[in-house]
Amino acid sequence: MKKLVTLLALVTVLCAFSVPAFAAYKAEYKLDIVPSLTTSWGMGAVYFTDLVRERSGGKINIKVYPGSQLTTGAQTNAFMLVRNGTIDFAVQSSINYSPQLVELNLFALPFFIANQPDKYAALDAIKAGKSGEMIVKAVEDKGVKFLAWGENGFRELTNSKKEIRTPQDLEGMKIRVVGSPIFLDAFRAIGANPVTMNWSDTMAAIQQGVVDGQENPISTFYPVKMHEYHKFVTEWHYVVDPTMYVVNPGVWKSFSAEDQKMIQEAAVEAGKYMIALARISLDDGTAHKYLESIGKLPEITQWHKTLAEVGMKVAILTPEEVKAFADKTAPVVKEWRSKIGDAIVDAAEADMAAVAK
Ligand code: X2X
Repeated sequence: MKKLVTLLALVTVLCAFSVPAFAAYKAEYKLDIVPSLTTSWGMGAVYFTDLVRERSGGKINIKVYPGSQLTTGAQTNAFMLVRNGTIDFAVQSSINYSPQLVELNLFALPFFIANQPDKYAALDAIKAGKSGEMIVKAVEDKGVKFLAWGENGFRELTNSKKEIRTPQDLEGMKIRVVGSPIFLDAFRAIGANPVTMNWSDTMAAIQQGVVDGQENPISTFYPVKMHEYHKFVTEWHYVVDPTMYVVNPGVWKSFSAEDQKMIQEAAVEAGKYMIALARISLDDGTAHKYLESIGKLPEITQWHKTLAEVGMKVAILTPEEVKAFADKTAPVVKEWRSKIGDAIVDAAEADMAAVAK
């Protein structure tokens, strides 16, 4: 009997040590996104999972769950669910993380980045600079591993009622915004009547006329056929929504060093693709050239032409018109500056100034 016990113990010990260190890979990893797979956000997420599957020889299989399925619609819970491991990976918006990470409201300061001579250069300078480093640190300090930046895009206004070019035009209009306090503050400061709502409920509210307007990047509102309900677009670029590729730290640690390197590189590459998709025809041509160079030009390469074709009327605001809105929201910027932290906002201003011509 004693011999048998010893033998069993030995077998147990041997088994424990013979398990390879990284055998605990899951059959499927879940990745959370808010919109549909047909948006630049969705395409950028799928490209990441394709690259990882291919480069791991099929060993690492990540599945994209669109439409906020993994947060059961509650998109602003995404950060907590990645942190606690309910969700393995996410490509998420800075807005949806901002309720847990006040620093991310930097990108939602009204007309802060858009007012720069080149808004894309300014955004890239933040991401590459000291302020970007501070933001990534805030994300990681709160318990989520950051992999790469992506982009939802600069956010424009659409509505069903009339052309909006001045704060007076927007007066009293019911506008759907994401459930993040700075958005309520900004729209109230302009004189509108904002209501918070998850994206998964938004199209129904728009169809039923519960709200008059909403704000999102073109590449996010076009695929859900916003033009069937909203004829008017106001291009004011008032805030930007960069997305982040992230992973739960426990899941991250379960990968071999070699796989970690591959996953990180895939996220950066997919992020570059997503950023270019979000910018195509809206920047100086850089995005188009990049997508062409990697042989991945999307179906729509001229947003203004496409919006006109589906009957949308786009009001491109002049700098003076933008200033009227920025003047209204200046107190919001002032108030949120201290909430976000002067150190980060100052650093962002310095990062942007360094590339301003
Ligand atoms: O809810 C939105 O407006 C969206 C899809 O842009 C985000 O998830 C921030």
